[in-house]
Amino acid sequence: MSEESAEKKIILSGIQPTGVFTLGNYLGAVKSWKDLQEAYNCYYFIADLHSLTIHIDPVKRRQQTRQAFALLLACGIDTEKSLVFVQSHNKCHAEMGWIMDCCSQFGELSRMTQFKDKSQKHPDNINAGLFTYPALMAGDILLYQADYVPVGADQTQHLEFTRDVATRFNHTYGEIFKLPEGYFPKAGARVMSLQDPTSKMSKSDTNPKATISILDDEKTILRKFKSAVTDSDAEVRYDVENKPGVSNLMTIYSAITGKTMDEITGEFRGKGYGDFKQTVGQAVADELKPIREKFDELMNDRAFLDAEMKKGAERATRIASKTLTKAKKRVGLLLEN
Ligand code: ATP
Ligand code: LTN
Repeated sequence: MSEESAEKKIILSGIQPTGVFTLGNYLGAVKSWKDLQEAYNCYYFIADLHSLTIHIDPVKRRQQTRQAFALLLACGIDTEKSLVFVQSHNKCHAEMGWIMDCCSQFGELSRMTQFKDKSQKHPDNINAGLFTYPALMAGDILLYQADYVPVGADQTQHLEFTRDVATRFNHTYGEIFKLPEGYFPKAGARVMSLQDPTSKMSKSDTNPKATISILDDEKTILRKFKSAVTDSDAEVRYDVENKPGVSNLMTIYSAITGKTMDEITGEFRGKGYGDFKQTVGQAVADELKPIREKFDELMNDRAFLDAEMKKGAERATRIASKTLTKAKKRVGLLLEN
């Protein structure tokens, strides 16, 4: 792995190991992460510390973390080009997280919509970590002096928060943090549930018919698309308001084939939804097949995965500890010799 090319900007993003990635995670995030690898220095990590804010069986959490790491590689993130690591393997995150906690105000954390949503979803586990989640995330980003952070719309408030905390720190203790910007790839698609196309497809959805897991096989994918909710007028036309189901399938098809909405409408003019769903399902199955095969291969080579994780952890620690040391100095922590 080459060290940083100084002239390239830094991209950083993370994904929680809360389940197998969905087609939404893939088309909305990970697929474009792959495409960014040539033009940027890319750092991608599995946000296992963030996942502690949700109760998951410990054995399952470990499995899902390993799986998520393998999934990133299977989706085309190349460890020769990008830095890929598990968040908790780099201790700087926890340390910087605490410094960021102490720069965050109760009022601003109280306004975070993710905190409000997740507290409603899990009323029996409104833990302090869920509340300070954005501070840990700010630390993740600032440690690496990231220029751009590709995230979905649900995370833009956290990014704004990161910029606010960084500005406050720089103002109080002196300029050390670069202010990151959001990165919204042109091709990034927002994929909706196949059963309720007005809500987003999500890893944690309990209805398996609503989501496509990127490890689903062809038969399962075709079956799920066959039962996807559409409407009764049998016209393939992009109209999110009146035809959310069909528009969602068009978004998916467009994200995979690169075809425009007009081209897709033309392709299916005079044909029924049956043909349309079959074609979209087949395109998805063809796209995901090599990922599934690569994933199986990687999961069978534990030594390779462990070695890649170790390499990633070492390099991440090397980069992040430089910023962490600066921050510790600035806030007045006595550095050990
Ligand atoms: P959970 O169900 O655990 O909340 P999630 O499926 O919503 O998880 P995250 O781990 O929060 O996924 O998000 C990982 C990345 O995938 C983020 O950048 C997020 O914006 C993106 N993403 C998640 N769901 C979708 C979707 N349906 N369409 C497009 N992008 C998505
Ligand atoms: N909160 C993000 C995951 C995440 C992240 C980050 C993304 C944790 N730390 C730093 C970008 C940068 C999520 O739930 N998608």
